[in-house]
Amino acid sequence: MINRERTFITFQVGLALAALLVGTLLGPFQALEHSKIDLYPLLKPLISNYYQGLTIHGVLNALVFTTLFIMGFHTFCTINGLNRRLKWFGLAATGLGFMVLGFILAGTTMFLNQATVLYTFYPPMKATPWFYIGLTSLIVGSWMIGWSQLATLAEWKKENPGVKTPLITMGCMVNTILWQLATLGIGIQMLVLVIPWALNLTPATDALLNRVLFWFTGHPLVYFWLLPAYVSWYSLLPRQVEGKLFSDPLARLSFWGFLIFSTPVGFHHQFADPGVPVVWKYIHALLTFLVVIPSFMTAFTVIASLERAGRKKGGTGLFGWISRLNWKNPSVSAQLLSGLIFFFGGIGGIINASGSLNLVIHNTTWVPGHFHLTVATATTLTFMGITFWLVPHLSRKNLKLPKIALASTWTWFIGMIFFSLGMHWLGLLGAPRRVPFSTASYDHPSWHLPQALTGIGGAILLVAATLYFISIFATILSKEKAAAPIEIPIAEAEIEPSHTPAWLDYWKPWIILAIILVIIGYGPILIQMFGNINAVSPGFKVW
Ligand code: HAS
Repeated sequence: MINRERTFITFQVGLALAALLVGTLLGPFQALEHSKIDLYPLLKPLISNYYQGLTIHGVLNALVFTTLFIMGFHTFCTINGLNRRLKWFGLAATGLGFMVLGFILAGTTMFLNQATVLYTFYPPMKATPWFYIGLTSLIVGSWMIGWSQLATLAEWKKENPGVKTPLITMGCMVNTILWQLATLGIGIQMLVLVIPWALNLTPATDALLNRVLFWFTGHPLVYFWLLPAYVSWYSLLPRQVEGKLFSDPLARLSFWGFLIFSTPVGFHHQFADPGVPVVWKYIHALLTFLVVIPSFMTAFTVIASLERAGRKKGGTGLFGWISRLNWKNPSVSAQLLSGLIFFFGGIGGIINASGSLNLVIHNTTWVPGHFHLTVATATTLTFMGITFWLVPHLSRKNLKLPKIALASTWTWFIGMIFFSLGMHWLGLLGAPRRVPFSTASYDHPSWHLPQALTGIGGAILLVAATLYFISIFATILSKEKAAAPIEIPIAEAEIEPSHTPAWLDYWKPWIILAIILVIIGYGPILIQMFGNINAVSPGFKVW
């Protein structure tokens, strides 16, 4: 890899890990708070209350870490998959500048306690305009980097007519397109509604319209987090377990499935919102069930790839192949454990999507329980697994303390089981999300056991994060260079991609279909809402 691109990617991954470091270390404070142990006073004057801590935790982990890491990983997979330099590098570098600015603005305003509005920043809670400008800058920067990746792909396609896009690049670029489409919602929200209102250019805002535009982006956002993990499970993991990808066509079809179905589903976050006509809730619920299908296809294809690899290495019986899967490699164990956890997170998602069941769990601790299995494990633990070869590859040093790295994957897995079990259970008992349980107002004797599990989970996760960063820092700070270049474990498919049907590499029809579905899923309701705009909410500072 050329030094210019290496530095560019290293910078993004490094910043992403810095955000994760701060964001994730605040997690145990939340978890312990949920078991009524309030350690926030220890963090004064840096962080003055539970809500400020929760905002920093959510924004740094869910918005900053993910977006920076994904942009770096996408760039890596684009240039290495296509084996060429990044086109429009100046644009990408400017984009990175915007992202850094966004990170600084959002981070500073949160630490100054001027933006304690949580990661969903629902108006009429009102933060300083610099917070919103920071988040907008982060997104605009990611668009620019995305355009540069897409230009690289377009140039490659022009020079290689009829050749299938390498899967590793295809998956990432579908995700880049998904991101460009999905962020139109939040882009309009920020530029038309929130920033003018935060700057006091408009006296009041429409709270419901804000929520609708937020969730326009908010749900495809979760697939934007998930798809790089799927890219790794499809394109890298099979090689890491000494096998091959079971089906190249199924992998491609599932990426296209995500592109077309993941955006027009946002109302499943608003089943309980008055003001959204019920017919739209039904349409989005139906589409939500369709977006589950590519995940089931992924479960089938990835597990088939793993099973064949395990059997080739002598695994017998129904499950005997599982023990043959290079569990000692921390990158492999991180991804396998992520997949196992995601199975349960995904089933929880299907429960959430069912209108009547949603009413039982909405706004309870069940929901953070769900998203710690999905984004905080399927995504984050997979990204951690990727860094176990990517950081060595970028730094040209071998992974240091691999046993510590391995231990971090297992402790993350175990910690998350305790934490999420506690949170799901508490939610079923009616405990609300986003409240400080250490205050007397939120208490019930039946909550105490699941609260204890949540706290224990948080403590184990603190150990996991510490072990992870020890191994990563030991690698970065090591003075020893690797004897040979560290390989990128790109997997081959069992049947050559040249046999994959050509329509699975036609980009335009899929993109057009995705746009049409977004127009159907959101067009009429947005026209109606913008036509009857109800800007009556002044801003409130509730902290
Ligand atoms: Fe979700 C709320 C529905 C997936 C994240 N979700 C959230 C929130 C977040 C989030 C952050 O319908 C909270 C937002 C907030 O703050 O209010 N979610 C779903 C559905 C899916 C789903 C149907 N969610 C995700 C993913 C996320 C994520 C992925 C992040 C990455 N979610 C909802 C709904 C709500 C919601 C409602 C609103 C709740 C409310 O009322 O507030 C599906 O896409 C899930 C499909 C997945 C599967 C699993 C397939 C299994 C696989 C594993 C294979 C195993 C392997 C391992 C490879 C069906 C692929 C093998 C290993 C061996 C050792 C053999």
